[in-house]
Amino acid sequence: MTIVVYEHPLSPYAQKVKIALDEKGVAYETRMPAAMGTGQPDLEFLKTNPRGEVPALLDGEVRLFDSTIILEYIEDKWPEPPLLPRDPVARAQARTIEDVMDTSFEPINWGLGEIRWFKRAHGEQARAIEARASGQARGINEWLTRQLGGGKWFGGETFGWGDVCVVPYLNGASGNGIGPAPDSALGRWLARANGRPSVQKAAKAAADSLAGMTDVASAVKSGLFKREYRDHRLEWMIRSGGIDVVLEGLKAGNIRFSNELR
Ligand SMILES: N[C@@H](CCC(=O)N[C@@H](CS)C(=O)NCC(=O)O)C(=O)O
Repeated sequence: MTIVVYEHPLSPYAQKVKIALDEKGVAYETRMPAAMGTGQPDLEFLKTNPRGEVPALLDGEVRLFDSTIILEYIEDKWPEPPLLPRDPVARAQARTIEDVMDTSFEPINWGLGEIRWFKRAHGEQARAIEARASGQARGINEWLTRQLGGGKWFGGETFGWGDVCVVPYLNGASGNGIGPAPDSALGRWLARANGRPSVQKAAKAAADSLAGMTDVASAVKSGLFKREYRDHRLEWMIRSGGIDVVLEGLKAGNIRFSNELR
């Protein structure tokens, strides 16, 4: 039975899912929802995720959404090799790392994208928002360094859940110029993680996708893209100095909130 991952190569949430499947040697096919990012419903895709977000997983009749839920399903259905450690405390720590990355780190990379790719702010304001982003990333990198301690991987001796959940974000951060210093403990961990074929595959797909991205700012202006300012992303933009970015985008109709489920 074919397993389908609805995804976008640049989505760190989708990368988590693809890396986990590849680590476990589970074959899957990827599919990109039609008109991704435009807010236009792809009705087939919405059957799998009514929120209209990637990743979503189709496994026969099973339809799942949200990267955390999908990761749990993958671990339950294909337990070998395990990504979650056995020890209850270590499991809790791995899940905490995932939550911090998904909710606190992701908006930083995403917000920089809003400024640099989608040109939501300019001049002084753009520089101030970028400075906030790099300070926030530094803070989380320090927190991550403490979680790593002297370990090889976040869960200890073997590559696991924490590593899967950190690497897409730190690769994104490095691309944004706010990654860890290469000669730091976290920078060395990142190089190790990028040595894994599962990570290389996801990172290459992301780089290829980025290389094909041209003039997305005018696509936003023309109303083609309608960016989703959901939960942590909305908070991030407001907290980091972009409340008028939100108000202008809402007025121009190129910002939207998450789907209401029906
Ligand atoms: N909590 C969700 C978040 C997923 C998410 O926000 N995905 C973004 C891409 S990174 C998305 O599909 N946004 C919809 C859009 O841009 O149209 C998860 O963990 O899977």
